[in-house]
Parts: sequence; C-alpha cells; structure tokens
Amino acid sequence: MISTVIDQSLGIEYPIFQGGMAWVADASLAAGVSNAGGLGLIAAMNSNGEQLRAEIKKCRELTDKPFGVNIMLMSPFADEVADVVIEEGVKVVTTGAGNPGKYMEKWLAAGIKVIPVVPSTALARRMEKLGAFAVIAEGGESGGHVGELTTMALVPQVVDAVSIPVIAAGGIADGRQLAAAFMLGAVGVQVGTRFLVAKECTIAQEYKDKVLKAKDIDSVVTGKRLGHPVRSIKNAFTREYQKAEYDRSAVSDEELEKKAVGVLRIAAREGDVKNGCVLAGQVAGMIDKEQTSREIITEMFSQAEEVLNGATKWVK
Ligand code: TUI
Repeated sequence: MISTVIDQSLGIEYPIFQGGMAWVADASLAAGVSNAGGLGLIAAMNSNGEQLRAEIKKCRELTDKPFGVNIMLMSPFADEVADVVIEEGVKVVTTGAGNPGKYMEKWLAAGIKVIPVVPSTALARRMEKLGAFAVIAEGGESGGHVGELTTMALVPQVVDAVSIPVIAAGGIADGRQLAAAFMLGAVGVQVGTRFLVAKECTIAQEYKDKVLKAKDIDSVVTGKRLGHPVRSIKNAFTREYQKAEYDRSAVSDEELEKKAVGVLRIAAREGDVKNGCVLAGQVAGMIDKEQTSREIITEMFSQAEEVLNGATKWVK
C-alpha cells in the first residue's frame, strides 16, 4: 500500500488527483475517480457560477467520497466560481494558469484546502506563504497550458523550496512514472491524460480515439506567441494555427486569438478532432486502452509498488 499525507489528510484511498481538465472533467469523471479512491476534480473552466453549482450537485449524487473543484484563473468566470466553491462547501480547490492570491484569504476562512498548480519555485513559495495546503508542480510534459520546466527538473526544486506537500504532475501515466515522482520527493501525483480514456469520461469518442492512436512525438505546443502555450495532439488545427503563429506579418495577434475560440469545446464535446484542439500530454503515446477509473488507479499503484519494492536492487 502506498499512503502519504495527501490521502491521509484528504480522506481518500490513494494519493492521486485527476487533472481539472477544461471541457472534460465533469461530475461523471470526478465522481468516477473519487469512487475509485482518488481525488476527482470538477473543472470550473468552462462553467459560470450556476453551471458549476449544478455540476457539484450532480457529483454529490454520484459519490459520497471527497472531490474537489479546479479553477482556471484565466476563466472569465473565475470570480464567480471562486464564491460558489465557498457557498457549496467544497473541501478542496486546485487552481491553474495563474496566481490565486486574491482568493486565498476567503477560501482559507471557509476551511478550503487550496492546492495551486505552480510552474516555478517562486510561485510555490508565494503559495506556501499565503497558506496553501500543498502545491502541484506541473511540468511541461502535461497537456493543456504548460510552464517552461519539465517534471523531472521542476519537482525536486519545488520540493526543496517549500515545506508543504508537493504533488507531481505532467508526464505521469503509469506506475513507473508514479514511482519516479515519489523518488523526486513528491507525495502524490496528478494525472490528466490517462483519465481522458476512462470509462467515466464523457468526452466524444473521437477525442478518446485520438489519444489511443497517438504516438510518442504526436503532441505539440502552440500559443507561445500570445503567452498561453498549450500542448495538444497534432492535427489540422495545430498545423494551421502554427502557420499563422509563425507568420507575424500576415496574421495579427487578434486574428490569432480568434482562431482558438471554441476549439477545446468542439474537440471534447462535438468530436471535431480536426478543427478542434485535442489537449493531451506527452504520455498519450503510452495509452492504448479504455479502462474504468478504478482499473487505471489500481493498475498504476500496484505497478508503482512493484517498482518501488524492486528499487533497492541497484544499491550495492
Ligand atoms: O492550467 C493548466 N492547464 C490548462 S488550463 C487550460 S484552458 C486554457 N488555457 C490557456 C489558454 C486557453 C485555454 C488548459 N489546460 N495547468 C496548470 C498550470 N498552471 N500549468 C501552468 C500553470 C501556471 C502558469 C503560470 C500557473 C501559474 C502561473 O503563474 C503565473 C503568475 O501569474 O505568476
């Protein structure tokens, strides 16, 4: 059994979070992961306050286990969903794509455990000072909005920089990577891409198929020019966007911005995996079967135990 401060303090069975994936992580997936012993998270990214409230209610109907809400700080609804998590008595909030500083005081006053995603030691330290319960150190192997550093380089530096627990994210899809995260000093992991193909994940089958078929080098980062680098699986959208991105004289920033409007939704919800943006991490190439959240979690942890138990074989 692998048990740390993360599962013990959150009342879950395994120290694993499901990533708060925009347009993906709804009540069905969050409840699936929570029922399997991890921490499921509802992504508030694409919801206004009332939509999030409804999703939280649905999640409570599907599970009596702890779950959380992820707030994407670039969302136009960030202010209102920040209040809804308090009103609804959500116990754990993770944040992404920004600094949640302005919400920390009221979240902490409401007894919420705040666990921000950080791409650097500087933000990790700031979050610790503001009262974060833990931080998620997410490397650029991950899908979606990415920082500069890799998981291998970022996690140990964040572990050294703060005294609060560190959860590793980015590039973790199997038990070997889970074990490696522990070796880097993390006490938990967050997994996104592998849960895209979970049975409880309600995205379009075309999106799941794109992940299942992906090879190691099939992901690409777009959006650097506008300061929002995003990793997704190569397709007609990324080819067209990249062409526009590199041609500054022909395509203005406004035009470029327009090209990305609605692309997450049409991929995840309409199954348009040609014109939509299929967010996924570099580990997509390792994922070749659909499984229940329970199968994913138990398989990852039993493999990690085996790897960790065998690790001393190298020590002479
Ligand atoms: O947030 C994510 N992944 C995401 S968000 C998203 S939706 C979207 N994102 C960008 C453009 C369009 C749509 C899809 N995937 N992961 C967590 C994460 N947070 N990764 C990196 C960061 C991060 C970056 C900078 C966190 C804080 C930060 O702070 C900068 C500052 O303000 O100090």
